[in-house]
Amino acid sequence: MQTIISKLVNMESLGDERGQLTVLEENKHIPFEFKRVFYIYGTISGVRRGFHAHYKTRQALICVSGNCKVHLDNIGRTEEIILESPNTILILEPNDWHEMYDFSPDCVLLVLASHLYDSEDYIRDYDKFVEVYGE
Ligand code: T46
Repeated sequence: MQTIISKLVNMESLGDERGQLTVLEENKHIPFEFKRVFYIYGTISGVRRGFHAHYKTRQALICVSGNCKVHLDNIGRTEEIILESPNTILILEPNDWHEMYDFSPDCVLLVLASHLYDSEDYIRDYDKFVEVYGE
């Protein structure tokens, strides 16, 4: 059986007669402090994004609208995740090689990141990823 490598957190929706609300607090629902927020939207059909791991950045991915899929790779162990609820959080550790794909036209993928943007924190070469994180 394949080892599960993803960390999915299911959040409670604080709904009432007016609609829904979901809250994310650092070090509580999100297991780190976040310094940066970005969101991916308007992704063209058939486009695949990501193709990298990180040296230090931890991230939380939430599909706040629509849906998309995430391919995870921990060197030899792979997993496909479907994000389709604003109450599901996917925690990515630095050593999670990830690719996002099959974005629905209305997909808004919200990302909370533990560090400010630094292009040097990216491992975009798969062989380098194996060299850094392999056994
Ligand atoms: C990740 C996945 C989930 C910035 O200038 N600042 C930023 O904070 C970010 C995130 C991006 N950029 C620039 C760098 C590129 O010129 O925006 C452009 C698109 O970024 P990128 O090609 O890295 O996008 P994705 O979708 O491949 O990856 C992004 C994040 O970069 C990455 O950390 O894990 O989303």
